[in-house]
Amino acid sequence: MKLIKPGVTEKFVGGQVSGIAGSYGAMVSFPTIFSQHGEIMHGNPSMAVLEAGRLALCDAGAETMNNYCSDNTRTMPVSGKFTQRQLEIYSIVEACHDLALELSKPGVKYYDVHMDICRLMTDRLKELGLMKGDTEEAVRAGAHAMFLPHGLGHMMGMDVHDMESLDQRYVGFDDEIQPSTQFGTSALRMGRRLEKGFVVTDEPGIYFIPALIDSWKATGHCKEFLNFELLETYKDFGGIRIEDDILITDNGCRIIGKEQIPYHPKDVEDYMAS
Ligand SMILES: [Mn+2]
Repeated sequence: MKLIKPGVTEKFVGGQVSGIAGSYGAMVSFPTIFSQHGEIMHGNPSMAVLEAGRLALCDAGAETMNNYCSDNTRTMPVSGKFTQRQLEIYSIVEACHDLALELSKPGVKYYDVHMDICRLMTDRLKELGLMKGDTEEAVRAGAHAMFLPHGLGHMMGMDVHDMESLDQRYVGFDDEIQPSTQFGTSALRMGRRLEKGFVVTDEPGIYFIPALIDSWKATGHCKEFLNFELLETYKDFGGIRIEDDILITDNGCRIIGKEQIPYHPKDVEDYMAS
């Protein structure tokens, strides 16, 4: 947050972040994602220069000396101040992130937490006029995946997507709950019931992906739930994600770590200015 300012390159910030991980622990958990194109999943830092008015998304993690991983995402305004339009979208992601913290506890299916987040996101995007129609029907049709094409989170441990390469079915699913084939929900990664001691990510996001907007618009996919005319005006927006690592406790969950990385918009602005 303190490195971000107009005129520096994405590579500079991304490289510094990775260097910090190396200087205190066992390096990064995965190659650092730092980009003004937050809408590109796993966007590598480029030689592009940070520009005032845009957002920068940093998704990074460090490994401790005994190789346990962290995986956090924050999205920040390059200028140090969010615009009104950025705040409107940011506050939805923030509300989704916080709802997941409220709902996650032993016995609850992470699939259900994901779906509750999708409903909240849809309600709030309807208020902005970006979505329309019945919320339940929209989510059932997968219309929200225009904005959130991935799942709420994944399991973590000594690998950042712990054991996921084995096959997500053996890790985030079980006999009770199996992966969906619907676009968006198919990238859920973690659907099974939470148990005490599980560590999962809570990482909702809202992205404006020009190619996805064009593609769904051309085929009319979910047109009864999406305002394509308004979506056109968001093609330069980028994407926002807020990600924390949570530990499932006896009756709920908590964010891992002694200190929290600021994520409420005012806290982010204050920290960047400090
Ligand atoms: Mn991440």
